[in-house]
Amino acid sequence: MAHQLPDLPYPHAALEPIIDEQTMRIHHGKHHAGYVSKLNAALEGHPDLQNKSIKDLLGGINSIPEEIRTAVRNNGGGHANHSLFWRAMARDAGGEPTGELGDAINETFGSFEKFKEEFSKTATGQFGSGWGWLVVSGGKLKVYSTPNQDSPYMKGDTPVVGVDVWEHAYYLKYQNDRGTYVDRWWGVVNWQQVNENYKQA
Ligand code: MN3
Repeated sequence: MAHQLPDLPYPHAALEPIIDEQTMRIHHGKHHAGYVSKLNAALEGHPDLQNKSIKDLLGGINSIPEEIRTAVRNNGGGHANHSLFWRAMARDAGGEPTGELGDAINETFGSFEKFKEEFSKTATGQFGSGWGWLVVSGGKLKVYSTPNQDSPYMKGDTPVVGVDVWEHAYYLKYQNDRGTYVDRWWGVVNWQQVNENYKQA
């Protein structure tokens, strides 16, 4: 079963005005679709790998045959990262996490505000293209960034929420102002879904 581009869980314009419709159309329909088709192309001729979940592929990235490892890293990472990203956003979202995740964030970072500050600083400060993440690592919450399309699964961690800081994610609306994009992105975070991600981690 080949990997498939998931539908967006909302219309392309749903995240306006924070994320504009045109960015969503290009980002999902061109960038994410491209990662999926290039991942499937890389896995052609490797039936043993075609049956693995994206999480298992990335978790075992170092055992992928060398001739397709970079393609799986970049395109498989891109597929996993974007699949999580779309679902972790919603219309009329934002606010603060409650429940188990809210408690864990307060325990780990001191407060939601402190967590937000660390996450925003880490995401904004990622040099070049990449992602800012909140992950579960060894049973604990951690914030870090990854370059390119590297996924937390590659380190054995489970992503809870991530923000795409590639220029294609914000350039049409925010140009080079990554900081403002990340600040405003908090207004579309779907904490209900992110809480689910945390429970499953
Ligand atoms: Mn992207």
